[in-house]
Amino acid sequence: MADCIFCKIVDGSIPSKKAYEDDKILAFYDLEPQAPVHVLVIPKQHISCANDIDDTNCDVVAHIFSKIPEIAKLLGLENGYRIVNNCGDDGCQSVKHMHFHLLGGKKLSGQMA
Ligand code: DGP
Repeated sequence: MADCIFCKIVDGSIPSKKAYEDDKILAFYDLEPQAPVHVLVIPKQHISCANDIDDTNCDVVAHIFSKIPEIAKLLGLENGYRIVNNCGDDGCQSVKHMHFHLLGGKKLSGQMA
């Protein structure tokens, strides 16, 4: 989608440090890490937010979650991690291309909101 930063990361016109890629999804390091390891896992197809998941695109969401254990292992997150999805204004979603934050590399805060 034009003017979507993450679509531009997918097509390579904005550079990123990749952690994992296949034909459907991309994982890349967050520009503003909030943990020692902070990677964003995104579908290559543009889905604006979790509210736009439906029967036509939920396969890619399942694919993301099927690959997260492999990505976490690649990142050395054997001791655990947190997956975060921010959706919409109240969720403080700043980039309107659905993404899952994969955070770890230390004992994370018990607070989630
Ligand atoms: P959220 O607030 O959930 O929409 O998180 C968006 C995240 O995206 C935020 O942690 C910073 C990250 N981010 C924004 N622009 C870029 C970029 O151009 N490259 C990378 N690697 N990360 C970005």
